[in-house]
Amino acid sequence: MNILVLHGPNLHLLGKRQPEIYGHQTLNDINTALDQFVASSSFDVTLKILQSNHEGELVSIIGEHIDWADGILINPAAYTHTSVAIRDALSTVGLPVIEIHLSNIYAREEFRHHSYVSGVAAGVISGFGAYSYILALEAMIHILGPKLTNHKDIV
Ligand code: CA2
Repeated sequence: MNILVLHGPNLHLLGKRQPEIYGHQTLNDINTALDQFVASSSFDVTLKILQSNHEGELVSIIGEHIDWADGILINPAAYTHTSVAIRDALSTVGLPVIEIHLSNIYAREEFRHHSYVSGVAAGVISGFGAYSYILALEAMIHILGPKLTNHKDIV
């Protein structure tokens, strides 16, 4: 089972700036935690994790993985609140999508309360810091569960 993990703009700065909002963990820490979760699970899951600061690049990446990915985890970061293009790309590939936020976007400025992505997502996880990513991965494995025929214990 292949899961694409996409980090949007400025998330490469995690742990280095604004730790009071986004925590002390770096993007590398989050990616390592995701890889470790998969390694310790009994599911045969392959992650591909990418970050981009560019809207068009995120759109291209989503489209390029239409045949590879079974599901997409995405923190669209600021593009959450602005990007019809990313919403359309996610909608077009027709895969289950889980939208992730480190912070609780509903407890922040009003402009963060609207997401263009939520309407095409299976669900949204917001407000649990780096743990939002693990919760989202668990939720995606739950969604894809019936397709996870190659359980490591079985083969
Ligand atoms: O809470 C989230 O995960 C957000 O997607 C983060 C975005 C923000 O625009 C969304 O409203 C909510 C911002 C990502 C920027 O990340 C930084 C990390 C460290 C230092 C500065 C920015």
